[in-house]
Amino acid sequence: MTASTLAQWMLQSNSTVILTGAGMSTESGIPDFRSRTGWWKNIDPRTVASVESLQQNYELFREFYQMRIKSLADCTPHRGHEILADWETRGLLKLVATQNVDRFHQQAGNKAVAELHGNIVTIRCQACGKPLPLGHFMDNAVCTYCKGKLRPNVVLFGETLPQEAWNRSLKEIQSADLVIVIGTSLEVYPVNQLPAMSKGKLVYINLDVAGNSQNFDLILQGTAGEVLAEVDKYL
Ligand code: BV8
Repeated sequence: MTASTLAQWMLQSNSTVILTGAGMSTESGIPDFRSRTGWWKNIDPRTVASVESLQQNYELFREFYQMRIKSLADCTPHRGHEILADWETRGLLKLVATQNVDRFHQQAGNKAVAELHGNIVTIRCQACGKPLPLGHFMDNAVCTYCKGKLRPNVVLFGETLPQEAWNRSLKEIQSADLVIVIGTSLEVYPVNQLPAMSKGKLVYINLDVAGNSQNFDLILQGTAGEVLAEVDKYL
């Protein structure tokens, strides 16, 4: 079974949901987290991406996210993102549920996007919750309303996921005929519980397929950009 099989399933499906992870953005130049060149290979996530790090190690926390935000500025969505946007325009997919915080799906043109882990390009005060401009965070400012600590609207380890994004993704995946999981190790809870909630066909597009423990109906090993372009040929 190959890319043409997936294309056939997509054409027969009344409701297709895409679930993406960091592997969807590595071809844009953004490191993922757990592969050989990932962020967590050199940094312990608990020291920079958790509620504790925000509370107890704010300078390191802020430096990590300022660096991530800066590196994002030089990157753009790639062909794979554009194909997913085209598929939405053509009515071939219902929702992109993403763990990614780079907003590349929206930049590429997808309208129906659920950000399960928030984003790193909008900022709020940790104390009073008020939104503040990105520049304040990049300039090491404190909250103009309460002098509290500023932080990106990303879901840190130990924080709950945004209710609306979670509920929408769960609902759409539960009623989907086809769920296509792209570029994620499925190691992070609770997003890694979503694929098994689907009653429809389950497809995995990933560079590393050794580690997965979900029962996929079809596995296409390779990079997101290449595999999506291959599938797109049959649509
Ligand atoms: C919560 C910060 C509950 C944001 C992230 C012990 C056991 C089980 C669970 C836990 C545990 N201890 C704690 C937990 C819960 C914890 C968790 O799951 N920890 C795991 C790591 C053990 N989860 C949480 O804390 C979540 N919250 O559970 O709250 C709760 C309830 C009540 C009250 C309070 C709390 C919150 C989840 C945290 C989300 N934030 N990081 C940031 O800076 O980004 S998670 C982090 O991993 C990223 O955000 C990312 O979104 C996420 C998932 O990673 P992936 O996207 O899968 O990336 P990864 O590198 O892992 O994989 C990429 C894959 O792509 C690889 O397989 C690679 O081969 C492939 N690839 C690479 N390039 C390509 C490619 N494939 C195709 N093409 C390519 N070109």
